[in-house]
Amino acid sequence: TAEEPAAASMSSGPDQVPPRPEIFDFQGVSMIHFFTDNWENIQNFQARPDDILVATYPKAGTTWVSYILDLLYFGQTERQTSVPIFKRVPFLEITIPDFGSGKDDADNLPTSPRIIKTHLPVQFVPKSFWEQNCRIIYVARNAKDNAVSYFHFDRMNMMQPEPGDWSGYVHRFMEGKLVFGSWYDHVNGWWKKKQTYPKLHYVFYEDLVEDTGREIEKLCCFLGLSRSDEEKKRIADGAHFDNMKKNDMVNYSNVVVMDFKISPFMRKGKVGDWKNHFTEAQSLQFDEDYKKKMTDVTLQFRCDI
Ligand code: PPS
Repeated sequence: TAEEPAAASMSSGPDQVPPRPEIFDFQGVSMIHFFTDNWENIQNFQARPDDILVATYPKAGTTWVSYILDLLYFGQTERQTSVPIFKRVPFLEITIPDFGSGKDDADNLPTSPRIIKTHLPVQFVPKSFWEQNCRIIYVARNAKDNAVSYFHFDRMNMMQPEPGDWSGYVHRFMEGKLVFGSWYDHVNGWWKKKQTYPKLHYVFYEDLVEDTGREIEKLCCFLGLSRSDEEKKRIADGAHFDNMKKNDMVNYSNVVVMDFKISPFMRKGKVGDWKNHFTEAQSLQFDEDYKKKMTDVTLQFRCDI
């Protein structure tokens, strides 16, 4: 029905899977039509002051942080076993022809606060989020692991452009020719925003892997939440990779456009898997290029922990 959320409806049958989209330049950022078709409505999205926006470059830990936030606010209620995460935390800019849009799903969210996901670079965020002074959590992941994760995602997700082989993919990553554009511009753009917008909490995927409990503590602090140690530990356990991988409400297993035989959504969940993908030459070339693009020394990523 029209009310059904975009991604949930996609579990209705393989004949519903549209052809893979082509990438194009959209206001200086590489995009696909699924994320630009509803542009005016997205830009006019009406945020509420208590909305929480989870912003990331794709594959940086969006689902992990979305799930942690959902547990922090709404706990282990019945919806945890009946409502998939992409319905609890709508993906603002997605629109799938005939199936609806993330923007409508966000409008119709019954929860308070509403937790909303976006992959938009900072300059594309609907202005009402800034006007309403919403809390925003940005999650960033080191470039090499991010590229590897995105590569496998593009292989298995038929709504993403064809990734081609790994060596071509790394070059397109460096050129910013993947959906949602340049990783370098994305992480830098949001990092810069933090200097002028205090209600932005910048989280690193590597920190989450290193000590999830500590990062949950920081999230609580940022959000003004107080939760018992027991509760926080329960949340960290529930959101552990092994548990999320088994949990059909957060592992995307019921989305038909994703072919888990090619690669699962919850793939490895590690820091440093890039070493299994980059050749030494690719790694050297990547590092050289990285130095040129990442000139702000205050933004440091860890490719190892
Ligand atoms: S998406 O499609 O952009 O929303 O994907 P996103 O959720 O941002 O990123 C998916 C990657 O995050 C990993 N992941 C986790 N890692 C560690 N612990 C937990 N709990 C966890 N949950 C998700 C997921 O496995 C993807 O990374 P890779 O490296 O591909 O495994």
